[in-house]
Amino acid sequence: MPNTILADTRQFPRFAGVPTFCRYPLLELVPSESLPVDWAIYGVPFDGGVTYRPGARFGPRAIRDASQYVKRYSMAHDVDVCETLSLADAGDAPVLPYSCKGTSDAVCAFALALGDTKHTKLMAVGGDHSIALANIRATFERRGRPEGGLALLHFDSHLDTVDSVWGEKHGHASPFIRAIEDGLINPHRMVSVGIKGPLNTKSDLDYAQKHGVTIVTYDDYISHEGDETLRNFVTRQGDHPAYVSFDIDVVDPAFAPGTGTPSVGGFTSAQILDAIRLLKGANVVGADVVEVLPDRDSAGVTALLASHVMFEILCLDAATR
Ligand SMILES: [Mn+2]
Repeated sequence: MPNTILADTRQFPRFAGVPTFCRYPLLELVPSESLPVDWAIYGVPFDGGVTYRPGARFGPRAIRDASQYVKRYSMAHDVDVCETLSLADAGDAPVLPYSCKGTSDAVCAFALALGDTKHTKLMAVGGDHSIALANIRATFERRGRPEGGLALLHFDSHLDTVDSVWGEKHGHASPFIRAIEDGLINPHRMVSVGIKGPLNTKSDLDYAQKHGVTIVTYDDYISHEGDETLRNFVTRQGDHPAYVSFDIDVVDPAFAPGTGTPSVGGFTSAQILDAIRLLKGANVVGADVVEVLPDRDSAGVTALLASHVMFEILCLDAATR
């Protein structure tokens, strides 16, 4: 079965062929009439930045496999993403398994060159959360360095604003502190959704709180109209370019067990898909989906959910065209 076109599943079954993300064509095989692609989706098989259980380097492969069953028409948005957007799998970024910083630089250089540098948006599929920094940096550069930095719509159990771990400034607990320091993200335009405890110390909240990050804990979300807070936050951003960073551990490990730093409780699968849909209207210009650890997964449910999270993020763009 060719990956040169988005193969018709009534002709070529979903269980056949080389598994690209959601069966989108490989970037180098996209026909000229579908260029430039709107999104280049690429894997980052790297987990050198984890603080607990490794294995997310196998995430892109598992998600490609699970994503064969991602269909194209969204009932929630009444949109066919494949009719509206030109989408491609750009393969995997180069990684240096022993070096977080080296990998970040290599991934950024790879991402900067993908597709049409002015038009094509970037979605990175991890890998651990340290890889977000590279895709945020590449997105920031390709969008012409938006004034004040990108908005960030962040789903996670953890704030990921830790200054350093074991003497290292680059790791999966630190992508957003580095992105804020470098002016890539504007903390006043950053919302972290789904934060839950317990934390290491109360001071884990300090950096985000002192820098103006909006925190919507999972408890806020379900008991204090956090959905309204999120909707209003998105409305306030207007057309400002926004990046979506999605850590699968925001979901209750009962629904997404395949992850390296599981945090008990949190969103169900259904709740998280709804929460992403609330972002409709945001000017989404880049995204990542991270922290899927297939070796801890059960029946592939985590990878399957992650692949549908990718779809829902693409829908946000498709639904506003
Ligand atoms: Mn994270």
